[in-house]
Amino acid sequence: MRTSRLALFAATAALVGLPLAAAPAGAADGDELTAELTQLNDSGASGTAWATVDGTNVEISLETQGLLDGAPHAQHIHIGGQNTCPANDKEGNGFEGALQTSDGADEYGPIAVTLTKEPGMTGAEHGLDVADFPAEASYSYSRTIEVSQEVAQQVANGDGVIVVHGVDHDGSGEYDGDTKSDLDPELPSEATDPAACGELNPAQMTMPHGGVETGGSSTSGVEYPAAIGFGTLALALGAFGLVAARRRATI
Ligand SMILES: [Cu+2]
Repeated sequence: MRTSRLALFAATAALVGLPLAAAPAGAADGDELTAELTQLNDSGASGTAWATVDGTNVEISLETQGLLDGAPHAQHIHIGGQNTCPANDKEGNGFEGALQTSDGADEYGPIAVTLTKEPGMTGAEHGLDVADFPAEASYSYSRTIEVSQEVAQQVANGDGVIVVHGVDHDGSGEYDGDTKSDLDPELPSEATDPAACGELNPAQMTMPHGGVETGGSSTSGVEYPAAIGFGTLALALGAFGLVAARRRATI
């Protein structure tokens, strides 16, 4: 039954002129990855990230909780370390042994893509464009970003690590303190110290997307007949029935 259904679908597709290669759209239209973000620096932050790589476009969605409210959270895809996150209890050169961004570079590498809100710039050199980042304790972020071929490939391969920055070590309710950022001495280290980190790994199953359903991401062949319209489908099925009957007769 399964085989004949497949054959039916193939015949239907062929009859209405659909390229068969496009049928299993979900398999071909992008590498999907997910990351579970866990706290660094005892920040209490966590989150989930989803990424889809389609050519040189990376669609990235991020949901976070537990961050400092009312302060910008720089967020990036880091690439080029060991594709891992440091342990939450790893000590660094910051406030009372806090982990600064560079203290985790062996694990997650340097900034590769900056996850600003539109229309912010997304290159590594814009990693601290603080006005362009989400600034809530919990937020949902989604953006499709054009990256280089190399970066697209690395993300698709699972070499990317999501890092969200900004930790209120002293609980003052804002970024302050005498320790300066290792990335920009104009900023307090609290503004750039990593708060949450997650490794982007290939997704095991289809993930929920926050965005609009496009109908192009399903592996189900049912969408094709639906798009064609029932009249055309009935016509196609009728024609297939004739072909099948003739074939059966000749065997
Ligand atoms: Cu970063």
